[in-house]
Amino acid sequence: MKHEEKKFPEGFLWGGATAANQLEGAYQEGGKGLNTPDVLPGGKVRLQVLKDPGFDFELDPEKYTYPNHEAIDFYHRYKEDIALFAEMGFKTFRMSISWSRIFPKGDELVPNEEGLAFYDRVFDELLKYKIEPVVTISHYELPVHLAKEYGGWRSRELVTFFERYATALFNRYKNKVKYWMTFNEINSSLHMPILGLGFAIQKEEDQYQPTFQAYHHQFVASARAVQLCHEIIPGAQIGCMIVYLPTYSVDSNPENVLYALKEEQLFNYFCGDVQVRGEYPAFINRYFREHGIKLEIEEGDLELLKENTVDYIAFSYYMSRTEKKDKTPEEVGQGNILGGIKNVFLNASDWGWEIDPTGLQISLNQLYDRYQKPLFVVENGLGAYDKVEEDGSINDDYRIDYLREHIKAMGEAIEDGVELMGYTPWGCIDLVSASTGEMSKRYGFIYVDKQDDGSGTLERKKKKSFFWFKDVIATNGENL
Ligand code: BGP
Repeated sequence: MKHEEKKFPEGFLWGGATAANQLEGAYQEGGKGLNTPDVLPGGKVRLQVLKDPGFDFELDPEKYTYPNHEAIDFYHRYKEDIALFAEMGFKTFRMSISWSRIFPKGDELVPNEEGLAFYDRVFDELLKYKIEPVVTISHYELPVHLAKEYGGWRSRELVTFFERYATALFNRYKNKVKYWMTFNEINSSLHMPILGLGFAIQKEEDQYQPTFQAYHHQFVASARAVQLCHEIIPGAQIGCMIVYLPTYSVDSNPENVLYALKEEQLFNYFCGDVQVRGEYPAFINRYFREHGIKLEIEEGDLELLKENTVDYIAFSYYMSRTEKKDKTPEEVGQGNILGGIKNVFLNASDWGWEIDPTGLQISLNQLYDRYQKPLFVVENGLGAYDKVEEDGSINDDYRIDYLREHIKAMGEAIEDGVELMGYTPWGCIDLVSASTGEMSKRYGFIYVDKQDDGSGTLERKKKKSFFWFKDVIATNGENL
């Protein structure tokens, strides 16, 4: 039998990914209200603040800097940036809409026209170059007012506000946007609810009842968005979005294997199962029992979930996770930011994220085996320190190596039979890091002259990887 070549399918969506709060800036322009990332300090305190039980969503400019306020000023420079994406040959661009540009406080009845008009301009610019927008409805943000007055997603009322927001988007952009996804990395709130659920864990118990009740509200909101999207935009596709870390047992001790499996069920599959299969998976019932969780489920919720499952599974892939049952405190978090232990077979980035391209092939196989739905890698990449040489060049061979190996892994998975829609590496243009609030953790093909202390001209420069990725796209993944 002739060996089939590993080919990326025709129409494969090559592009790049971003999020409103990490690149737009203009945090008080165009009628925009405060969004939760607007009140998150930058720099070394960011991670600390994300876990701070007393965090109260107040601005304190005396004490902190706020890098998301200006970010990379995409709000004013989107034309220049989109022209660069077009030059690279992007087929698609993943972006998010800032909820508080559309509903500044979140609980109004009427959307903010200036906010809607801004995204019209962005979509028109993308479509001018035949770049398909892929839109995340909520990427690690919600209007601060909803966090402060309603306690974020703890409140069932957010379902109504989110529905109103999603409806406004579908109605307005129905002729411009065909690909949507609901909540970015929805499962990440199991570790850090501030970003996605809009509240801090005050006490240890909060990670159980309030967190899972908030999740229930998000699942209902997401299913309503799926329903509305299908009604308002026939032919559109709407996905869920999860952060996926294939979870390995440190060895073949069955106790460790079982532990890794349980971690994987909870972290990788719980949210996906609800959104893709339309029901709470069996394993979560035991978890609920053991942690005293009793969900308040309204009449009709479970039918809504069942009838409105997503069309595709979008996920981010940065690293794998290695686990063992009895970890010493020193071992925890050695391999990644989610508490895994060090994997002796892998090297890590400067931020300790273990680099594992094979893990991407494993992830794609696992997700496809489980769900048999199209997959979309909507984030992947290497956060690294870049150096601008005297002649202005930026030789980011380390980034090219990382991406090349991950693209090869996707090719292998396609040969394994996985249905893959596209690939949008994260932070295709340098932007503010979500976890560190710094600019120096760069992912882009395009360098932005903006430094951690806020200085810089915001000038854009093409890195070596820009030209490499352009060729990858032009040859549909042949030239790596
Ligand atoms: C994902 C988020 C992004 C992004 C990326 C890289 O978790 O969806 O918003 O920032 O990770 O993470 P970081 O910026 O912390 O390096």
